[in-house]
Amino acid sequence: MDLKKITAEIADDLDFLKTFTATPGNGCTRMPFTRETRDAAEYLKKIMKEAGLEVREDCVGNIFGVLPGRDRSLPCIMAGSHYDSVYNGGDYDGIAGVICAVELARMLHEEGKNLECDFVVAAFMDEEGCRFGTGYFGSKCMLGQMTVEECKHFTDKDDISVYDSMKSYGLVPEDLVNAAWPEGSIGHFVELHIEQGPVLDATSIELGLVDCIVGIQRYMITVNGRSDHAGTTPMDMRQDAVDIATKVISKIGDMARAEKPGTVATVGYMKVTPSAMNVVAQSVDFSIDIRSTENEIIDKIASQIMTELDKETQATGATYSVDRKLTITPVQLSGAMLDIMEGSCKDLGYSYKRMPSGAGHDALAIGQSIDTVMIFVPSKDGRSHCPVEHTEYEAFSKAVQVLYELIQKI
Ligand code: HGY
Ligand code: MN
Ligand code: MN
Ligand code: MN
Repeated sequence: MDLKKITAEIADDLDFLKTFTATPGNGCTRMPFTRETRDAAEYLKKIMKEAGLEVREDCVGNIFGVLPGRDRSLPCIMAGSHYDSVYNGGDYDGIAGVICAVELARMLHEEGKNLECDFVVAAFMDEEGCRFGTGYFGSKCMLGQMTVEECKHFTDKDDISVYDSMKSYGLVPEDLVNAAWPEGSIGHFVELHIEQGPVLDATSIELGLVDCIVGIQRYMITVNGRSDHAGTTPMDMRQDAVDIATKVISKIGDMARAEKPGTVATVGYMKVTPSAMNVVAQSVDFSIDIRSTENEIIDKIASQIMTELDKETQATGATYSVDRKLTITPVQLSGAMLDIMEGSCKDLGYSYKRMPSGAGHDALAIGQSIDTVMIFVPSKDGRSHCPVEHTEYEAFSKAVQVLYELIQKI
């Protein structure tokens, strides 16, 4: 196997895809249903065709490339990841897994190999949920777990719904039911992804064999206070939405720290209205993202937060509302596929470590019902979801080698 060639092909594709960003020079910003995803989609379709795949873009923006198997009636093996990003994110999150899946197809095609079943390369739309505060949109559509109503409900910070953004992208949201694959048509899903954390880089381990992925609950909270004059309103007469929200937010970190390692809770988005220095805040919107390998812990933290919101709002007569954006349970990944990958790492002489994933992935949604596994490559200094995100291209080729054996041994 010509590792240099594989590395060069992966590098060329990722270097080109880096240009499809709304924030050149300041990370990758490739929001769903935008110019940037359109350009990336056209590039992905081009290289999939060149790799000899049957290519199609489905009715929600997912891209699939199929290398026919010897028996097309069998459940397929699917490999891929997402091609959207967060705001000012890195150049490898998601898209590297798509490109490595294309590379696997190239290798099979160039060796004239066809698997017993179809081999499908998948590029999912809107895994991040960054624009609409959701998550796993494309893969959930493929699983038949998304509704047009939800598309109308979820909106971005300009109040544009998923529904309207799909229409302006040239899609017909009502068609999304047709994005669902038939029950049982996908036999295995394999996702290569950057670790996005510090473990592999800090221990100089080459590959991560992911055995479980945390569950996630995401909420958007709105604290409804009352705007008042900042100078004349006595402190005991206020319904100050910022005062209330920050009292609750200041406790969330300790709620997570009190639980088992790997439990995290984050407030990443906050908006104050009317956001003026001399006006007591009318309202505050803030996001909550809670994760753990144990669902009971996630439920416990969510309930602790609501209790604090009850307490702080009742004390002042203010109110709050909760928009539950995402609920997805932790998933255990395929022991059989992990064992195969472990054998390959030993044969190939790559250091490896079985480990959980603190990041969600399309594998989190797909692994709820389909035999799924992930392989990680190191993230430099553990940084991700930021412009400095970096992984050496050679790391991808090592993981591709392991996956190349896996997809032929499953
Ligand atoms: O948020 C996540 O964990 C992933 O990057 N979508
Ligand atoms: Mn991400
Ligand atoms: Mn990702
Ligand atoms: Mn480098």
